[in-house]
Amino acid sequence: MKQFKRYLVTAALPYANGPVHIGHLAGCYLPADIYVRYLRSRKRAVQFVGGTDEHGVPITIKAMQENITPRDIVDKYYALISESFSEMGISFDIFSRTSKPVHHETAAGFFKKMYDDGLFEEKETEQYYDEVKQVFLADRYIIGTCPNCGNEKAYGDQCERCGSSLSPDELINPRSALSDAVPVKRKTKHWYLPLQQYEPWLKEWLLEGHQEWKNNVYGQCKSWLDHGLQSRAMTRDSNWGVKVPLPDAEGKVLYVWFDAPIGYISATKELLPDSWETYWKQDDTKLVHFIGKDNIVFHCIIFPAMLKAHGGYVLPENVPANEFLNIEGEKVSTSRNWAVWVHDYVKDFPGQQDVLRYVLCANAPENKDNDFTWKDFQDRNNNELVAIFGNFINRTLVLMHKLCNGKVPPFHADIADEADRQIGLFLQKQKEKIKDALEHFRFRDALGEVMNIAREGNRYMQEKAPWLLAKTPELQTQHQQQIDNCIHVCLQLTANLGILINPFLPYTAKKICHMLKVVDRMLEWENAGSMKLVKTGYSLRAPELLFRKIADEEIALQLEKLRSGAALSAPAQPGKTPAQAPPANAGPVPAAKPEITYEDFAKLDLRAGIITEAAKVEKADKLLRLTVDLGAEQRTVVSGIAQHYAPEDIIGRRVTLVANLAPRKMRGITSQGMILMAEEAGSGRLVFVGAGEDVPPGSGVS
Ligand code: B3M
Ligand code: ZN
Repeated sequence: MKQFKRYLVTAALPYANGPVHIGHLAGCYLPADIYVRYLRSRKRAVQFVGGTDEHGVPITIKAMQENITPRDIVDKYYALISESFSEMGISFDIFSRTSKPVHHETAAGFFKKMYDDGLFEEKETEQYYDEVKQVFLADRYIIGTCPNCGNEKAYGDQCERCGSSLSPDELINPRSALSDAVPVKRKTKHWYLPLQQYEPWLKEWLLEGHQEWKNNVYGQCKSWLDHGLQSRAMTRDSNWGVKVPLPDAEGKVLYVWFDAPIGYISATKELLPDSWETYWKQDDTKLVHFIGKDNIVFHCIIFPAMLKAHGGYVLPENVPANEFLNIEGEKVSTSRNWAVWVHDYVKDFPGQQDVLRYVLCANAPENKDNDFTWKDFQDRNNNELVAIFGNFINRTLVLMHKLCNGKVPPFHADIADEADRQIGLFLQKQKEKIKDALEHFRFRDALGEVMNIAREGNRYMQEKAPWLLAKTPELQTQHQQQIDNCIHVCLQLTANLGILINPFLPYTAKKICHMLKVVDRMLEWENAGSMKLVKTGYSLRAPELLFRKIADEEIALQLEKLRSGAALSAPAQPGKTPAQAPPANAGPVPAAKPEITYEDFAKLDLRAGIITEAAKVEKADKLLRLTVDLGAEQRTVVSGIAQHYAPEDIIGRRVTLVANLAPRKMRGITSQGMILMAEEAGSGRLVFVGAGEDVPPGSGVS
């Protein structure tokens, strides 16, 4: 195992063209912050850098829509975004901006070195030009009729109605979004990075060298590399951005995805003018990029290729990208205003940042898209934070004040029992588990294990029932010693909970320190696991509630806000330029089927299963014969997936089986059910629809 001396943690630079929503938080800012807070508590050298991405088409489009300058747009949203993050306790060491001079110099210098080393291809191509506005039209500035579905407002890169990805040349009747003029083709020169040249190196570095990366990240990179890379333009025709530092490059700027990741370097420079190079250029730095899944290719393929090409920089050690967080069952859409905005949340739930942090981490889309619902938010607050975590700490402190005169009672080792001893051991085991999960970016698991300590604390206290012991004055001395031991143990657990919850819920950890009258230094990681954190005889403050119940009305209000906001919002607007999509993605989505009733749906007996055997069916090139383990029984299923999966690759796959489908004979084999598969729009690739990792075979799915 490589030993690292310092950590450089980055979180994606959000475009300064709109506020941030809770999907952004869940996707990368919260996990990055948890990781960084954990590292700091271990006294590791760590810098957490971020900032806003202030260039590119997303900014210029927004400026055009609001009829103000790009500068006005980025100033407005930089202020809003950075405030949202600081309100939520996202503890950047620096939150910079790519419009700053230090970034322009750094990005231009980076490009110039690559240019001088002869690493770019210069190419002249024809692109659409608006003669009225006298500008070249980026993909999103061209509107026309979609060749696939006839939508007359398709963009030059994508049709938002049918989802297919397009190039400007495919549009029928193209028009300029700026002037509505019919665009003409004009020659323009750009500098391309021949990514294909870096393919062998990328395969070795990433596919062979980083098999420990998360499956969702590794899989996406592999798919890009398997499809082959192409030269990609690293410059654009625009007046907004980092100017191309060459003499004959008037009106040309760096492509936003060239300059944005260099923003991490510039921000570090700004933060540490004298020592930034230690972080970026010494190979005992662990560089970790936290991002959402739509940014994977840029951080795992293009930016590393740039770093490698330029030379002298460390490469990312890991890129733990998350999937997306949906809201109430639907994809977040900023244009439809289907989102929960962070600045709204902090206004509506003042002082309750930790509740949102808790819910977003407990339900983080770490391996697949997940859903945020306000009901789940309420349930997790009321049933977990209030009823388990808060309740344990509150009971401990209330009982200490009531039964132990407001002072930390002594621990009488001579009467300690097995339960008292076990709990210390349990705590140490939990600390190890939490550490391991955090080191491997499994933040949900880590948080779950912290909660298990609070659960165990409640169980322990319930078993000891000090309030009952206090009711028998005749046995007072003996019982008081047992009460002392119980409260002593629970207070030590409380202090430990403060340390271990700190990376996740920093505001709560601070409150715990306040109640225990200890300084924040107690929160250092090395203190966790000790049962000697609060000193006997020490008098503590009166307890304050850590969490309050959230009422049904508050939730109803939020749902109302979400629905009416979405209804009021403007029609779809161009957002950001999507990544050059890998071939196996984006295409017409199937038409909706007629509505059914719940009763129709409830007739289906869906079960979680595991494929235990698979073989080709003779003389049927589309069919596989599978054995599916449903726990109590094994089913034989004939499935038409032979052209998508080799039998040996799917043993052990988790699947969802329609278990009450009438048996059907195919090629002489009776098929006892059907496996659910998703057909990827566009490519037609079939993907298993599993029932999740944790359910035993036979579990019902509904
Ligand atoms: N601004 C895309 C996005 O906000 C882009 C990220 C840049 S990270 C260097 O999703
Ligand atoms: Zn279309």
